[in-house]
Amino acid sequence: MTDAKAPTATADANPGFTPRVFSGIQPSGGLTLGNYLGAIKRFVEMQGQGVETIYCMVDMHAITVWQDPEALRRQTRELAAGYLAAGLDPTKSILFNQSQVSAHAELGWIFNCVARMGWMNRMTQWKDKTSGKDAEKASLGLFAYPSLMAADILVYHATHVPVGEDQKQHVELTRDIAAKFNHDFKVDFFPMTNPVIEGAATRVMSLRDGTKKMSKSDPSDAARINLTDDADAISKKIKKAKTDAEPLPESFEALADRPEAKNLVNIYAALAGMTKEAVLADFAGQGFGAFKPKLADLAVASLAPISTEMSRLMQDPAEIDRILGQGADKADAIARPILEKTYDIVGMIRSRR
Ligand code: AQP
Repeated sequence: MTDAKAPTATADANPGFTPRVFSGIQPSGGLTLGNYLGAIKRFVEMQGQGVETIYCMVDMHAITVWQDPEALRRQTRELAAGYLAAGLDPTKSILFNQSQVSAHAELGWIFNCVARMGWMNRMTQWKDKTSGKDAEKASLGLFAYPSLMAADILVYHATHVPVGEDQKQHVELTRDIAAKFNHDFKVDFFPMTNPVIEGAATRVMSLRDGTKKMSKSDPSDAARINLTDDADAISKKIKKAKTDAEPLPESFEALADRPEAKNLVNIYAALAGMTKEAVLADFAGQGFGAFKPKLADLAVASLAPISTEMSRLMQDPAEIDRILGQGADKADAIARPILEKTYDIVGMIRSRR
């Protein structure tokens, strides 16, 4: 499968289905630069293009690993503040947290009965998150994570899902679940969803190890830039980022064996809205002593306004909850009829009279 382009109201790979965008982020910690460049920035770009956009805080996914209840509440509001501060507009996009719309969990159960254990076993994120540990001790929810993710997407008949590279396999599994459901019940009910993986930084790597994804749950804070970091912290982390002693080359291919250098060039390109080639044209022959301060300035200029706005929004948690509640009502109005039709297809009696 090739990745799809961002949808337009008229062009769509799913005849019979209206283009609709869905995506989500787990409130499992503070937002990172990876979440911003790989997901949120794309969410904002897809908003207001004549296609319905639905963005969620997937709190039920977050609890597949232990979350302190108070921290989960704070992180969910902080994630909502991050969405809003980065430019998501509740009058243009539907914003809510997953647990408020029970149709996700209900369809998730049906998909648990459609998906196969072998499919879940093959998921690289499952293997990564349980490698070196006892998989027997992982939660059942973590194993079934991709099935709930398929429900998140398909309960809206979403046709496009903007994600980072790491989530591509889960979107492919969503297609497998949709295809098996349609085949088993002899219907053409669920669309084939396309991952939209675009931009210069679809996989932002750790600042301490260029072969590892930047992640909000990385034990080292120095490995990531948090959207709540102040200018000083951002600059320090970039200046201390692991690199090598070579100057930057003229071509991106020459960075193939230099993962840390490649990562910083990718981040620069994504933040500046430039191609990687254009970045190298500006910096070829220069070392990191020259490049890092420029990157730090660019990162501070791009992220500081978001961080300041997040702090302001976090002063009024009731307003955040109000926005999420309104979004949940709108999401429910789309999801409920699709779920009821699914129950009907499966053969469940729903009448209470
Ligand atoms: N490093 C990254 N580069 C590009 N995109 C990224 N995403 C996450 N990290 C990067 C994208 O952000 C979206 C939300 O991800 P998530 O929070 O639901 O789960 P995740 O991919 O597991 O993110 P983290 O930060 O690594 O979380 P933890 O540490 O809790 O597991 C997705 O679109 C993802 O591709």
